[in-house]
Order: sequence, then C-alpha cells, then structure tokens
Amino acid sequence: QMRKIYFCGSIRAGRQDVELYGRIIEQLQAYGIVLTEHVANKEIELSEVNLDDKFIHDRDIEWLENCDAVVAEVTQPSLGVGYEIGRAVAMKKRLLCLFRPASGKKLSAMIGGAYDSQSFIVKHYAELDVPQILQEFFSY
Ligand code: 6K6
Repeated sequence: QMRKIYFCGSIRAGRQDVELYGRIIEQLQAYGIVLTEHVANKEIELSEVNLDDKFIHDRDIEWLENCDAVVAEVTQPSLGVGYEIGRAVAMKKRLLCLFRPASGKKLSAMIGGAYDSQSFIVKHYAELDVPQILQEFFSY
C-alpha cells in the first residue's frame, strides 16, 4: 500500500512559487502518491472557472482525511493552506511545513509555534535542503 501525501501550496493567495511546488511534488513522488498534484498546475486558475468552491473544498477535505502525511510549502502565506494545516492537525495527521527565510517574509507564529518535533515539523530551508528534509521526514 503506497503512502498518500497531501501537498499544500498557495493558489489564489499568489502563484509566485508554483515552479518550486512542482519540483517539491516531483521529489515527494518518490515517497508516495501525491493527491494534490494540481497545486503545481500553472493552468489551475483557468480550469478553476468550472469548479465551484464547495466542490473544491469538500473534495480537498476528503483527500486530507485519506492521506497519511501532509507537506505544506508555507512561504507564500495562504488562507487555504493555513486552513488545511489546521484541519490536518485536528485530524492528527503528520505534518511537514516548509518555509524559506531567504524570501524575507516572517512565518506566522501559529505555524512556527505549532512545532512539536514529532507530528508537526517545521523546517526553515533552502531548496537544496529538500532531499535531505524529505528523507528524514519519511524515515518513520
Ligand atoms: C482547478 C483544477 C482542479 O481544481 C481546481 C480549482 N482550485 C483548487 N483545486 C484544488 N485545491 C485547491 C483549489 N483552490 C485551493 N485549493 C487548496 O487550497 C489547495 O489544496 C491548496 O493547498 C490551498 C490553496 O489555497 P488558496 O487560499 O491559496 O487558494
């Protein structure tokens, strides 16, 4: 049984990191099935026109319920990503939050402060650290 991974990244909150999301998802695919590959789809804003918000929300929550681990790129702040993280914590999922300090942004205390060294992991990282961080996170 393949591990199911739910990847979170900003969509309506801004797409400046979309190519990075794609490169992270590619690496995640070595560890399991990524349920949310569309987060790295550059045309998502166009295809979104046909899907209503209720459908998107309900389908994403169902995927979240079904996943074994959540990986969130949190550098570009997004209400949707923050909401998914909160729901995932309530579902007792294992979480990895990835934040790039080189962006000049400051991570929310509600994410940084949720770190518990076991099920809620927060990594301040640069892209070249991703292989090592994923290997460590998925070595449970
Ligand atoms: C187009 C094609 C397929 O789906 C679409 C429409 N949009 C979304 N589809 C799937 N997940 C979405 C969509 N919009 C937001 N999300 C979820 O919220 C993703 O899982 C992201 O991690 C997160 C982004 O939230 P915002 O607030 O930045 O949009």
